[in-house]
Amino acid sequence: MKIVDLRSDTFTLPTPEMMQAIQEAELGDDVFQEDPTMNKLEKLAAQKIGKEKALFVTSGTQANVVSLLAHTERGDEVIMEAQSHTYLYEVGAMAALGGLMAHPVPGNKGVLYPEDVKKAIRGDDIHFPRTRLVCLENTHNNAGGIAVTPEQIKAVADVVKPQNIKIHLDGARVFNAAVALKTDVKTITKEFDSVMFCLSKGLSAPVGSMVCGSEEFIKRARKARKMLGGGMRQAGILAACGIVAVEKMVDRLKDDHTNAQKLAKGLSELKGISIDLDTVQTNIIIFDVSKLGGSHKFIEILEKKGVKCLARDETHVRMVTHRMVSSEDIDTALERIKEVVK
Ligand code: TLP
Repeated sequence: MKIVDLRSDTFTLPTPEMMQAIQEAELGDDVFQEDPTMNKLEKLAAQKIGKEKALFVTSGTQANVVSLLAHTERGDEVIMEAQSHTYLYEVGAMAALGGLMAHPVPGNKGVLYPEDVKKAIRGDDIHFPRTRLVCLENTHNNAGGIAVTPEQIKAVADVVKPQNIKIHLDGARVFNAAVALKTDVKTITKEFDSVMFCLSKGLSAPVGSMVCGSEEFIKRARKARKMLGGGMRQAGILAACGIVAVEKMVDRLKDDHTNAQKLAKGLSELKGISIDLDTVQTNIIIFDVSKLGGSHKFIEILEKKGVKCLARDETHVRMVTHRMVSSEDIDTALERIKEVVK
């Protein structure tokens, strides 16, 4: 039985071209910034995102924590959407490692209202911490892969920037957002002081994320990465895959989005499943199975039938489409889901 694995786009394996690139990569010691392949990837990422410099880090979590450390001082406050990955799923790194206080603000389907951000910014009062940074997420994972538009971003940036507060993007899947919005990724990243994106999700590289920003910011981020033990040596073997990811794997993300649409439509026709089709804009699908006995039971039975997925919470299931799942696999998955629903 072929397993259809919809747990995450992190399950994508490197492509044959990436394996070939590893073999041919020119290498050096990247802590000394002497790995030519890494230098090439960092230059390429900075260009794509539209920032001065970029830095390769081990993971999306490390990308966010390094960015937060580079922007802040201990005791600062960071405003972030209440369902964001950085707030919920990064092991409290910002507090544990940065001495930072999170100020979660609920958004509407992952999108922050500028008025709410304005209210959350601390004034000049001896009792208050300093608001130093606002973080956005695009696509928004927990909101079902919503692509936040450049207009929505600008509305928030317009209240943040005049206050001398920095703005960071968790763009783990920012290329999915660009593909869905049919725009150059730079129109999405323009307003941000720093942007991170993942090479190891839909873009299929085996390891790594990129942090992008000004030369000054990247210098601080590089130091923070070293402090966290993330200084790597012949990291060009990873960068070689990253170059293929950035140059060759972006355009095909539209196939993942098409498959997500097909899967979401199929799910919406099943009794007992409730899904907001408006939120299915990229490769993430979140749906409610409370009428079918909750997410854990649903996932357990479905896995026995050869479809893997994850629970978002007690009542919601998350499925993610990616390169290793074909359109035929979606048909197979839907057949198996139908049996479970029955
Ligand atoms: N997300 C993973 C899991 O951690 C849930 C996934 O399967 O979606 N920002 C966003 C928006 C993310 O979705 C993730 C990973 C990260 C940051 C962290 O990246 P990694 O897993 O590389 O540390």
